[in-house]
Amino acid sequence: MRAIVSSALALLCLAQAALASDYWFYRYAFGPEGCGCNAGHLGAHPAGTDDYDPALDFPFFSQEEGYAAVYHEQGVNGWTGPTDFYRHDLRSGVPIDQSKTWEPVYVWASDFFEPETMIFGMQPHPNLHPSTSRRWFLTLEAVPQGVLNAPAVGTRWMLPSNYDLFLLELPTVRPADGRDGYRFSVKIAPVGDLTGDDCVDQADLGQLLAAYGVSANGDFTGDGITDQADLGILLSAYGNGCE
Ligand SMILES: [Ca+2]
Ligand SMILES: [Ca+2]
Repeated sequence: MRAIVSSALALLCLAQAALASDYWFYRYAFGPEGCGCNAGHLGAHPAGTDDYDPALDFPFFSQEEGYAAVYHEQGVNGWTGPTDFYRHDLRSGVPIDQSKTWEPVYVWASDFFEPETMIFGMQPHPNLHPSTSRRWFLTLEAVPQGVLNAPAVGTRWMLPSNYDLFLLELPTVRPADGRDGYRFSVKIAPVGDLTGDDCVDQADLGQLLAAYGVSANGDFTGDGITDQADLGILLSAYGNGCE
């Protein structure tokens, strides 16, 4: 047990040291490639703030097949930048016992996009990827009016923490205003949280134990195996974020 805890503490120290220069992002984009050259970035940057950073936060380009973007309105939630749909939204680092949410993220197609279904893709950046000790979650917050066969509002997906591409197929919508598209939130969870509720408790422990020795679902160290090192990290974080 002592070995478990000390290795976990060493890893947590590494994670904290990394926080000082938190620089990572998740790529996201409209389209089957998900994350080609048109991908946007949601993440943290050493010079980033949670407000508008003119050198880091950029609106999307127009005239593409479709869009995935964070909407910010000047004067709302402390946003001092221009009102726009942002392709890149980089912020300050996220302490290991805290979460951060990007929302609203809208996804919609241009009026010249013809297929009946469209793809929303997400992927950790191959080089500047978030720590494998953190889980990312995508939640569907609203479905455009009149759309049938979409996933239920409130559906939450755990995003890959390795380099895998996450692709979500949706019935195509071509609204004149992107705010009438699909609305999502994207969140990075605290270390140890596997369920996405920001609290590290028995439910997370249960998920880790179910994965112990058999899958990467409880892997925090990034070696693809769920073992005692991962258990140590969860136990060290146990209770964080819980009321
Ligand atoms: Ca949890
Ligand atoms: Ca592991």
